Amino acid sequence: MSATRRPPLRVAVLVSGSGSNLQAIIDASRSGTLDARVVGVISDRPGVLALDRARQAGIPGITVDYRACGDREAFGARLQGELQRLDPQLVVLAGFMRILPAAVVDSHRDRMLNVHPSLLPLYPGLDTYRRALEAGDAWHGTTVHFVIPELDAGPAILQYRVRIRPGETEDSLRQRVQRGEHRIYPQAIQWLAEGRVVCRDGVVWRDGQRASGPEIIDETG
Ligand code: NHR
Ligand code: GAR
Repeated sequence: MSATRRPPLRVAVLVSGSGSNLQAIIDASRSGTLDARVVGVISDRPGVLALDRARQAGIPGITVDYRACGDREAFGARLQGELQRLDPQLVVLAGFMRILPAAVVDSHRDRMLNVHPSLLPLYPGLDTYRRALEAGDAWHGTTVHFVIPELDAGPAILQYRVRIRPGETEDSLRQRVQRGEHRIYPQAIQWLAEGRVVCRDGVVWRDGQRASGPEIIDETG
């Protein structure tokens, strides 16, 4: 008897910049380690590298120019329209730099992910590398979490940790943390695609168990 295969998870990716996480997701889908299909890439800024990556991969790239929209609510309404057309099962924020109106988040509740470059709940918001270095932290890292209207406060699925080294700079730290993102983001999406992870009432369930915190992966070497 042949195994039942579900169709690949339809994923929309929101970007603002270089799109290295988008690329990791595309590559994992292509190589078969991720049962997903990126059905569209939406940028709040025209002309970013992430849109070139989408085009290279034959994926529709859509710009909803934040500056041309005038305000956050008008931007949210246009974004919402584009998402409706793509009809994704999951919305993935990958280096997306605009705070989303609650209405957009709510209409994709429990079906929207972000990767944030800190060990949340430490350092929500911007400038996380500088803040971790200035605080003299021993560890930094990145978190994949479900998006809720409150910024960087949604329940976490997976974290990647790196030990801060003597002489560490923002650039060296970013490089190592981003390598980790490229591993854990496709991994977390695959868990959703397999139905191994779900979010219900603001709580993450992993393999049928209520998760007490994110799964943590440490950098090796
Ligand atoms: N929207 C909601 N409602 N909830 C979250 O958790 C969100 C979100 C939108 C984006 C990503 C987040 C990050 O990973 C994210 C999470 C942008 C800012 C920000 O201050 C902060 C956090 C994140 C993304 N943006 C400024 C703004 O006014 C603009 C900054 C800029 O353009 O450089 O939108 O860190
Ligand atoms: C990623 O490292 C992501 O964690 C961070 O921006 C980078 C985007 O890289 N996100 C934020 O800071 C959100 N505020 P990418 O465009 O190459 O994927």
